[in-house]
Amino acid sequence: MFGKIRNSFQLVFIIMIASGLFASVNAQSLEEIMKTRGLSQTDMLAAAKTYTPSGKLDEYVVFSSGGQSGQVIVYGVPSMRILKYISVFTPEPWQGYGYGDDESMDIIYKQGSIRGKEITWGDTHHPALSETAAEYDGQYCFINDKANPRVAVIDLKTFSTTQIVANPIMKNEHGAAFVTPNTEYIIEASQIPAPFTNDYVPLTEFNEKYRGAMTMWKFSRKKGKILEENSFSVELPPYCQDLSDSGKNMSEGWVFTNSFNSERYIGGFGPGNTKFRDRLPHEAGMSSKDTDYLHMIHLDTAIKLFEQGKYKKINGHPVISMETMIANNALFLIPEPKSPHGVMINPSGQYLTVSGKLDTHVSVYDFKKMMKLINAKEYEGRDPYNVPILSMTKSLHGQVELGLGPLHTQYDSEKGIAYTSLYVDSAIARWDYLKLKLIEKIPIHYNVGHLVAAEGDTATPDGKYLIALNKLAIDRFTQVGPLHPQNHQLIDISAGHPMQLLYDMPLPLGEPHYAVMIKADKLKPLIRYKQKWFKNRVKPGRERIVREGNKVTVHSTLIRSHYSPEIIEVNKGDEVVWHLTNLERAQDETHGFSIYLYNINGSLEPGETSTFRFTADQEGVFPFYCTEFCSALHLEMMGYLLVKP
Ligand code: K7E
Ligand code: CUA
Repeated sequence: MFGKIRNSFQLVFIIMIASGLFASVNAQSLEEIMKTRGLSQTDMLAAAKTYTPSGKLDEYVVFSSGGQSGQVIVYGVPSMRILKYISVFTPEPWQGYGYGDDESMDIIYKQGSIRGKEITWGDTHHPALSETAAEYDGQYCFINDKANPRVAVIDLKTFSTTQIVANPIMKNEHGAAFVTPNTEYIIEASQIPAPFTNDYVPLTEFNEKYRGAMTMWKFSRKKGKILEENSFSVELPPYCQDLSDSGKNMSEGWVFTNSFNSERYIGGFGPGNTKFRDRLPHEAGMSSKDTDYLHMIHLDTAIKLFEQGKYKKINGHPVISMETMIANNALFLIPEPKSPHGVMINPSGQYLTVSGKLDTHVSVYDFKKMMKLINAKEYEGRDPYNVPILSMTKSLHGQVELGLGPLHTQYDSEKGIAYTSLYVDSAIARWDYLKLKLIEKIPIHYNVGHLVAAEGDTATPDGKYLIALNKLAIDRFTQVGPLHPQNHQLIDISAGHPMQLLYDMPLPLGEPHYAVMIKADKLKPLIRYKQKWFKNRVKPGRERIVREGNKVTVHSTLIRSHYSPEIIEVNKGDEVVWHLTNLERAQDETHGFSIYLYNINGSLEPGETSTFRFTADQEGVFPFYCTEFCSALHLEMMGYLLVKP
């Protein structure tokens, strides 16, 4: 019933009717509950806007980064019920991700490794959903790892990670993942500059040899994969490139990233480094100038240059030099206020909002004005790398004073309306970026980073809901020790009334940065895997144990509630290859597969096949069993691996 409610007046009306009906049945109950629990009318309204009765579904689905957990958190709106943690860069036993099966071991330990090192966590920041004509299409989700520059593909048919690509030249990143309006490219921008090569370069050579970059990962929708061989990077100055966005509509073909530390300050504070003794810490040295640079990169030209072979290979990866980009009018800088954070393109693609963390203003740039300057070759100057600089005043539509510590912006369904998070103020501002005026602010608890509005970075945002992704949850929840959960606060932004805070949701799984919110009915996940997708699938009746020399291959099936075969006998030292197919057709009939001592746990979802490989290197008795409570006889779903001396 509440799914169809369009405004709060209807809601108040419904509550009035509901409480009226209720009153006739049980005169004091509602009032009594309000009184004993200390709830106000506003609280009751908020409850009615979020409460989702058993069996009712959410209108929106949020994909949130999982911060240091290296995962993606999926939850519903308005209920704020957590639906799934998708494991991406980190092993996760429930989903059998990284616990022995060929497929996930390949993704996490092979595709995910860098320079021969296995990395089993990620600092996920910015999820992006695949788009068609700048609208979410519900097919794929992409997420970055800031700590060890990587980008992952999540297939939304199964809500599972299907690919990780490691960046060949970056040593740190931040401005990822974001997609072009038709998902031809997934883009990743570096943050902390470093040499592209893997060798030692002293910091005294920072200006000459350290670099920033933007990698354009080519995505094939048909294959559901990033094609590394068709991907390339563009060299950028050694500023700290920050959050990025892709142009849309009028600005399609361009990509933007802001930056900080255009000072190129290299730190050295603290003892231990005689060369840079008595220096300011990074935080002070990196924010001494009044402006940094918004970067404009013409992706379409970069693609042409790549296709023409106008690049150098570094670590086997094509990199287009700044020189080439500049010579082809494909790279420009525009000053932006002090240590900016967040650049977001509005739905029409004409306006870009940039927040200055250390400035109270949000700057609105006009893409048309920027293009006019570019077409007239009207430059204000050049940076030390000869990159043309456009005039800030001539590029600006205007600036609005919103409050302290503006960070990120999302857009509303109503023309000109945007929402910006104010980190220092701990508030969200609703403002008009066309008329350049602040409309209202709502306080949040506390220190909001990103915020997400329903389809808020597409060409047609929905309005309705906004979530503040808060960094601190002081006073909000029952104390659980010095480390607090994060707090996602749901806010009603539907037109016609002031913003209303509806719900606090604790997220105890890392510090989520960004999230994206999609209309739930755009998602079309599978109920079961198609058995024929798996080349190692085992058909019913074809279960067997095959020995070739010291290699033993087990072809096994699972169905409620037994494994076939149940007893597997091998000799010590045998190589075991174990294929398991879940034959279930019933929805949600997942079976697990764990063996004593082998650090193996599989999640065999209906129709799925997994393959496990190990050496039976110790003699003994190794029970295996199903880890998912699948039926009344679930405990009986077990077997023995017997290893003979
Ligand atoms: Cu502002 Cu990494 Cu997008 Cu955190 S970032 S908030
Ligand atoms: Cu299968 Cu429990």
